[in-house]
Amino acid sequence: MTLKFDTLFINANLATMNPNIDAPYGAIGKGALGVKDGRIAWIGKMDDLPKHKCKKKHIRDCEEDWITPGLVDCHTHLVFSGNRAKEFEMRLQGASYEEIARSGGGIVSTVNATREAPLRLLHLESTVRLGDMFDAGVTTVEIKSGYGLDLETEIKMLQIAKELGEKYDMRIQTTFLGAHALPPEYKDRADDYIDLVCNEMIPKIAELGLADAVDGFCENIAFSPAQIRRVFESAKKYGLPVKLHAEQLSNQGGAKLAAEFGALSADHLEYLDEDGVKAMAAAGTVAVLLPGAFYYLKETQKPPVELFRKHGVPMALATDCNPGSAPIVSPHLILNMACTLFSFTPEEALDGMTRVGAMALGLGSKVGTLELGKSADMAIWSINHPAELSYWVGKNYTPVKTFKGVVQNDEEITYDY
Ligand code: DI6
Ligand code: FE
Repeated sequence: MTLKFDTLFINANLATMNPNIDAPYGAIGKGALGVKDGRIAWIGKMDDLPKHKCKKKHIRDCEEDWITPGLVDCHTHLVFSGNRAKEFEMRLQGASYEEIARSGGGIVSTVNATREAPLRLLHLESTVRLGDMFDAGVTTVEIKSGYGLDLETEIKMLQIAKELGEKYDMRIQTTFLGAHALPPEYKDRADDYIDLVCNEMIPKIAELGLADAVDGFCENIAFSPAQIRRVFESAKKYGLPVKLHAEQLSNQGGAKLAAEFGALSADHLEYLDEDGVKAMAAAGTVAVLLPGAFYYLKETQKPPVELFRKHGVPMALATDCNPGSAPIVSPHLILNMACTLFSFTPEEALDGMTRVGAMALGLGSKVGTLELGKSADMAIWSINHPAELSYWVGKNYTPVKTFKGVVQNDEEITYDY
């Protein structure tokens, strides 16, 4: 049989991140990768490349460059207006993140800016951030709402997120985060606001097909486990998977609650205890760690990385790109921080921003590794070793090329060779 490829990459070092390949980074040296209809249609050693057809102009000699899966940033709040540099200054003068939030700043100040921003401005500010990520080799990004906190602005944020994906031809997953903070007009009426989230916002957003998941912020300065439970019950009713900002500033039992609802992920987790880790392991809930927020808030309590390893909880990494706790668009800085701050190995770090990041979005069977049948989302890097991707500090590696497979037929297919 002669295989037909639309594109063929040859002489590449492939960091497949496929855990079934028994080599660091699932690496295949002197490899080739064939793409057909947006999917990886063949992958292996150059020497084993079977008889094939591919137009000469679509054969790319990688000259021993490394190909990795396109990076996956599985937790961002990338659509927002303005910045919080003033609050940054206040924190350095001694105010805490919680104090600023309690005095009407924090998330709510970005809510005000985002509500007021003309559509074009909001679009432009967000486009620039996503462009930086694209330039750094990211092909899949999750974007949350949560700076609108009224139906109209939440919808606007989710729509912009989707439009941005089309602009850059990136894969965007949207998450509805209505339960992010209490909007000023609901002061002292948190339960009424949760009613609005559950009875009006989630149903409408589900009807419009604007969200792939529902998230919340379970914290003293945000919503209680009982309130988040109601949000999760509503999400479940409308068939939406859930995730949660949990145990970021204190232990509220949020991760356990998320696990109870079979959450895709629980995120932050600095204050998580072993019980919570076990609950996540049992539910298959991914731990999304956000070293950028840890760094930026000068947090000292580290997430229980050793316990995640011990109990087999997969660890993803993300930028958490947001104006308050992580004004960060660089995936490479996050890879480095995970290594230096959380003692990840460079291999675990890359795994967290590819394979496990995809799992945290429920996309584990589609992207995140270089494997037969998966979407051909990948980045080609002019590096000598994949550890280089997490080695530099403050340098955004730009891939030689980023490639996104556009799979038309989303059904699973089998390859009989
Ligand atoms: N935790 C965070 O770190 C972000 N959201 C959240 O729930 C911060 C959002 C912000 O400060 O604007
Ligand atoms: Fe976040």
